[in-house]
Amino acid sequence: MRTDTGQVYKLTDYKPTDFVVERIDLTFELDPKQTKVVSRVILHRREGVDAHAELVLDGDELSLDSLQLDGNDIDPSLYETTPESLIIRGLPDSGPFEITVSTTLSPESNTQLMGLYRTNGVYCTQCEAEGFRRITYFYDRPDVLAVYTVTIIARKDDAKYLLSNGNFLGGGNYDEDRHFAAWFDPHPKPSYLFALVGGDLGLIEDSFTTMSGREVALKIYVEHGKEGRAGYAMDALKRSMKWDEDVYGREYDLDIFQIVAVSDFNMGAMENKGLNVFNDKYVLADPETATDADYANIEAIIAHEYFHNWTGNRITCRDWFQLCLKEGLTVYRDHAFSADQRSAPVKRIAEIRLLKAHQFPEDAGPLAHPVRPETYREINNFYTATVYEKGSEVVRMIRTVLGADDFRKGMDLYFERHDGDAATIEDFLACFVEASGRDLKQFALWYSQAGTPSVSVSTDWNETSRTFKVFLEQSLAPTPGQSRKAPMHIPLAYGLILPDGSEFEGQPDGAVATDGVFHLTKRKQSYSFTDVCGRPVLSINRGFSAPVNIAMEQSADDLVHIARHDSDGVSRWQALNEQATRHLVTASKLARDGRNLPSASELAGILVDTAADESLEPAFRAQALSLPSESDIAREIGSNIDPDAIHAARQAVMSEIAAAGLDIFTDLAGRAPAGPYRPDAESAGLRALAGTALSYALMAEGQPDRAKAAFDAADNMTVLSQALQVLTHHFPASQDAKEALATFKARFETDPLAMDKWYSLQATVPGAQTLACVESLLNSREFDRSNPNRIRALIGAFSAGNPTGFNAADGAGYRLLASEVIDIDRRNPQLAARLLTAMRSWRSLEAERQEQSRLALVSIRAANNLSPDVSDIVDRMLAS
Ligand code: B3K
Ligand code: ZN
Repeated sequence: MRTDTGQVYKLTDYKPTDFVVERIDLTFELDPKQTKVVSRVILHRREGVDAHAELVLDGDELSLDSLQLDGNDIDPSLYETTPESLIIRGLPDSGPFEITVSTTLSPESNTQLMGLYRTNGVYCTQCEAEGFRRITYFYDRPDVLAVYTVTIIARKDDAKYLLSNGNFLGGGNYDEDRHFAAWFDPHPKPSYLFALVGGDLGLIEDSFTTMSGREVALKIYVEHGKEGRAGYAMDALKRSMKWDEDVYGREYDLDIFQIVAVSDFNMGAMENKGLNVFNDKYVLADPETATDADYANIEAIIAHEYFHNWTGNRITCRDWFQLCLKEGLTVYRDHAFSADQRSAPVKRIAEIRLLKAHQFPEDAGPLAHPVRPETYREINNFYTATVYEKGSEVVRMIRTVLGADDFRKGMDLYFERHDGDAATIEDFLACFVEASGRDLKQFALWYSQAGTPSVSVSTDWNETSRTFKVFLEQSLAPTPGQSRKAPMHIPLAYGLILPDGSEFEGQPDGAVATDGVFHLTKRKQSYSFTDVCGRPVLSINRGFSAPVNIAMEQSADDLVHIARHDSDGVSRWQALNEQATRHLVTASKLARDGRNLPSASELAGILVDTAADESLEPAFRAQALSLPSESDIAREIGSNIDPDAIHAARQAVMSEIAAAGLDIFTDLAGRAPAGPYRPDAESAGLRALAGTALSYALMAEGQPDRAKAAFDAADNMTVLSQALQVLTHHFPASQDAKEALATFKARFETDPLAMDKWYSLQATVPGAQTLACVESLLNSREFDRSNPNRIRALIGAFSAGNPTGFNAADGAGYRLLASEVIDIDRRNPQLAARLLTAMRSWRSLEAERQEQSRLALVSIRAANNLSPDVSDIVDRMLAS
C-alpha cells in the first residue's frame, strides 16, 4: 500500500511527456492471484527532446517480469524500478520503437478497488484517476492518448464474458480450458478510460439506431438473477442517447455500448469508453427493492456516464487540475436531461438543496478549493461537490450570461475544435468568447477563486417619484491559500413583482437592457427603475442563477408575496424556504441559549396552505413541506453550533406545523397513487407528498399506528421505506419499530441493496443512543466490511446524516469515525478519505464539540502508515 510522501502537484508545473505514445496492445491472462499483463507500447521521442532523456513510466504495486525493446531483453543496467515508476535509459533517438512490459498482479488481493480487482467473482477495473498504473507501467496521465487493442484470456469456467473498450474483434478457444476475446478501440484515449471485465454474468440486450442510421448494440451485464432489474437503466440509456442527439447533435461512435454492474465499487459509476462500469446501486431497480429516489439517480447517472462519451472521452482533460472541464460540464448536461425528463422546477429545487447541503459547507470550511484547483496531493480527494456541482453551476452561468443561442454555438465550436484533444478550461472558455464576442476574463474567476460569494441586497422605494432602487454589494471571504479576492461577475436573475402580482416590465435606467439579469461585476452596483406603478417586491437570484448567498432584509409579507406570485416556481420555493430557514435559525439560537421558542404559527399557516393548494404539483408541495434539514440550519447559523438545540427547535416547529395541518396531512398521507407502481415523476411526486404528510400526521398524533399500517400495506419500496423511516425515527423505542425492522430484514436479508437501506435508516435515528446501535451493527458477523456500499450505508450515513447522533457531546461519534477511518484506510484509502470529510465543518461547532473533534482528527494524524488520501484530508482539516 502506498504511504504518503507529502508530494504536492501544481497546475503551473504542467509539461508534456518526453515520449509520444502511438498505440498500445495489452494481453491479459486472467487469474485471481496471478494475472499476467503484457503491454506492448509503440512510442517515439518527442521532437526537440534531449537524446539522453529517460522514459519514466508510472507504476504502483507492480511486479515486473520482463522488459524488452523491439523484442530484445533490455540490459538491467539500462532500467530501474522504484515504488512508483519504471525508468528506462538509452532509448532510440529517432523513429518509433516498441517497449514490451510484462507484469504480474493479484486481482484478488486488491482491496483498494483501483486497478484490476475481483468483486463477487468478477474481474473488473477502475482506472480513473490513477489506477492504470496498478495494471502496467505506463504514462498514466490524461494527456497521453493512444489507440488500444486488448486481448483477454481466461478460464472458461472462471469468466464467461471477456469485455473491454471499443468494438469486438473476435474470440474463441485459446486452449482446452481457456478462451479469449479481442477488442479494438479506434478512438485514441487516455489510460484512465481503459476498462476490462471478465466474469459470468447475466445479460440484457437492446439496440439503438443513431441519427445517421447506425445500429448500436446495447448490453447491460448484471449478476445472474438480477436481469429483471436492469430494464429501467436500459430505458434511461436509450433516452440519454436520443437526448444528446436532439439537444447537442452528439452521436454515439462505436458499434456497441456496454454497462457492467458490480457490487464493490468506490463511487457511483465510471465512463470508460464504450464499457461503463457501474456500482450496481445505480443500475438495478424494481418496485420491490428500489425507491423513487433510486430510479431518479439511475436515470441521472446512466445519462451522466453516457454524456461523458463526448464531454470527457472524445474531449478529455489535459491534466487532473482540469477535472471540472469534464465533470462540471457533464453534471450540467445530466441536470438538463433530468429537467427535460421530469418537472424542471422540482429538479432545480433538488439541485439547489444538494448544492447548499454539500458544496456550500465545503466552500466554507478547511477543504475549500477552487472549481479548478491549483495544487493537490491526492487527486482522488478532488472529486468533490465543488468540482462537480459548483462546476456545473459555472457552466449554467455561462449560459445565463451568453443566452441559449450563443451558449449552443460555443458548445458546437468546442466539440468541433477540440474533438480528440486533451483540453483545458482556457480552451473551453475561448470557444464561448469566440462564439459570442463576449469577454469572459472576469467571469473566469469562478474557476480560480474558492468560496461562496455573498451578495447583500437592499432596496429603496420612493412613493412620490415612483422610483425603485436596488443596491448590490458583493464580498468573498478568504479561503485556504487565498486571502484576497477580486470581485466576480455574478449574474443575478431578478423580477419586480407588483402589488397585484404582475411583473414590472421596464428596464433599469441608464443601464444597458438587462433582460431580467443584473450582471454584478463591481464590488457595489445599483440600479434604478422609474415609472413603477406601486411598491414592487424584488425577487432576486431567480432560479438560483448564481451559486451565492443572498443577504437581504425582506419582510415576511414580501416573501409571501413572492411565494404566491412569482412567475418562476423555483423562486416561489426559495421564498418559502427562506421563510422557514429564518424561523428555524432564530428558534435554534434561542434553544441553544435555553430560551423559549417563538410561535411558528405564521410559518405553519403558509406551509399548510401550500400543502392544501391543489393548483401546485404534488412534488413541489412535498419540497415546500420538507423543512431545511438540521445541517442546513447549522450551515446558516455558521458558528457555535449545538446540534441538539437545532434538533429540538426543528422538532418543535414541525410539531406546530403538524398540529396546524393535521386534517390536511392525514388526508394527503393516504393519497399515494393507486394501482401498480410506476416510477414516473408524477407518481413519484404523489408518493413524496404522501410520505412527507405521513411524517407530519404522525407527529401530531403522537403514536405510530398510521405508520405501522402504511408499512404493512406497502407494495413498493418507496412507501415501505418511508413508513419504516418515520416509524424508526419518530418512535425508535416502540415495539412497532422493532418489529418492522425485523420484518424488513427477514424479507430482504439476501438483497444487499435493500439491506443498505435497513442499515442507513437505523444509523440516522436522531439522538446520542444511536451510536451504540451503529457499533453493534458494525460488529455483527453479517456486516460486510469489504463492501463500500455497506460501509457508506452505515458509517457514512451515521457521520454525514445524523447530526445529533454523530455529534454526541462526549465525542464518542468522532472517536468511532476516527477508528473506522484508520482501519478502512489500510484496505481502501479512497473510501476512508471520503468518509472522513464528514468532519469538514468541525470548526463551526460549539467549543466542547470542537475540542472533541480536534482530538479525533489528531488521533488519525498520529496513526502509522496513513495513505496520501487520508493524510491530505486530515492535514487540511487541521491546518489553521
Ligand atoms: N469519472 C468518474 C469518477 C472517478 C472518480 C475517481 N476517484 C465518474 C463520473 O464522474 O462520471
Ligand atoms: Zn462524471
